[in-house]
Amino acid sequence: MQHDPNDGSPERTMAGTAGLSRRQLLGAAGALSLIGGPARAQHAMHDHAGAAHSADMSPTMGMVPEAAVPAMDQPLVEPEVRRSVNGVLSTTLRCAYAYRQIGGVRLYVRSYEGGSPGPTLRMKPGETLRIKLINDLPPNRDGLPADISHPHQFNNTNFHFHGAHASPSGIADNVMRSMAPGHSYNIEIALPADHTSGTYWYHPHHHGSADIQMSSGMVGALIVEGDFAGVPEITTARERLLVLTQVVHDANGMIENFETLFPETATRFLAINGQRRPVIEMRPGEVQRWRILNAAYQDDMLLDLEKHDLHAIAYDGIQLGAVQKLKQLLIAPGQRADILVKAGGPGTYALNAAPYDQGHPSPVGPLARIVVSGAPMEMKLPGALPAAPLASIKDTEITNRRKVVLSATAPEADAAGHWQEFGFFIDGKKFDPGRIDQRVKLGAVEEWTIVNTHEHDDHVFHIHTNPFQVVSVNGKALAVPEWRDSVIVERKGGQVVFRSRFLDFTGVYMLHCHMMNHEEMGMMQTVEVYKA
Ligand SMILES: [Cu+2]
Repeated sequence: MQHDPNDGSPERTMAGTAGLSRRQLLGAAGALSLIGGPARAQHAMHDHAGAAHSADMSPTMGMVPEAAVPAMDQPLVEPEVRRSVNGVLSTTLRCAYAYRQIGGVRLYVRSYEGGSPGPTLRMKPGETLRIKLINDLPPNRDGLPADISHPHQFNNTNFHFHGAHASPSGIADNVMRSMAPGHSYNIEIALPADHTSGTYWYHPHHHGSADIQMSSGMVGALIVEGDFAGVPEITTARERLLVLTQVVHDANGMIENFETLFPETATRFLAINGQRRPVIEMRPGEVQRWRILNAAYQDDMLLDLEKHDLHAIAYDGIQLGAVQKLKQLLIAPGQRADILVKAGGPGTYALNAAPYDQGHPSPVGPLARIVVSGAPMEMKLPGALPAAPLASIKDTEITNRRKVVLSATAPEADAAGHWQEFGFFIDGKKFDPGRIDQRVKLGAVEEWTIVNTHEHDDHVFHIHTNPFQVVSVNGKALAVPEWRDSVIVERKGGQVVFRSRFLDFTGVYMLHCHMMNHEEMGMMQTVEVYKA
């Protein structure tokens, strides 16, 4: 990995407020107040200001306690939104520990800007995302392990714009960067003018620490605006963002060991936007657009809304050419689904994660309650959608084919095994950042077959920089090929065939399993796109 503590602005910010202006401080406190209320914000400012305590005074005297946060059944709150101005979305993201209360549990975990999820970023195609990332996490206590797929140095971070068709090099969407604690770093990602519009997201991608950081809630939505411009049934619908996570923690409300994350029984509960079982209000007959992001660190969710259909209009930030009417929505870690919901009659309906077998049981439980009440609204679902934005890849375009095999080894007693007894591989090897696994010519159009030989688990194939069009699953051709950036590959020989155009950007980027425990333990490869 490149260690570039001095790229961008090298100023040290470990002293707490050194790198922050008063406005940024107020901004950070404001973000906290969304979750914790005014008293909480005051507390946060008090901490940041580092008020001096005299020797004869208890250090806690005069401090305002955190505001109590109800465990559940509160109206859904969305993360703070930060927008682009004059073509640039310029913002600061501070990585630091924060106290949070979720679902009746008090946590002390790594965060973006003190929240979970982090702020929602909104920009348009052709615009530039400019971030100053301040790594205010404490110094790492450990050195580099001999096997870099042994999770390590949990306070290093970096930044990935999941789903972006953008440069993977330099200070752009470069996940080979290493952002050590105690410094700040500049990130600049320019989206092409013809970038697809939809629901994307951001998260850390540093090998060794990404899993610990994402499971702590270091995730956020990144919305590229402008889709469905000619479809009033969609543009007039109230929009909601639903960031799904699995909340895990140890006995201290922290995540400091990989053991906290790895066992299949580790999942404690599900949350939306950092809230346990929130309430989503609708009027009878109202249509809402839900941008659903599965930012869970490990598991699929099979979503089910009592007595309602789900109408999918986009997957992974790419518009569908026709509405898909679903009884249930299966969404894997990393995937997004944009869904229209038309409320029925007055009443309370459960949004559930239903039982699903991904090799082990997916988490189940109530995610939210939909409360339908008030004066009816006569809103319609769209009859037709505009043509999908990316042209279907024809047989005659294919310039090359290749196969990628996902596999794993497990101890005798799989469910009870310690993580160090497992191995996760692609093409029989663990991740090596110094090795190039797939070399692809710029402009190539390829057909890839992804095979999962693992007996125990489904996996989630994800590749950076260029989306792909799934043409068949387990030997069965899809009636309508589907554009994606993440796809489930079923266990015991499951196969997904997709096609992809490797356009516009050279450089090195990643493909990996988006179940973060697997990626962290080595189920990742490098891809180099080169100019012939
Ligand atoms: Cu996996």
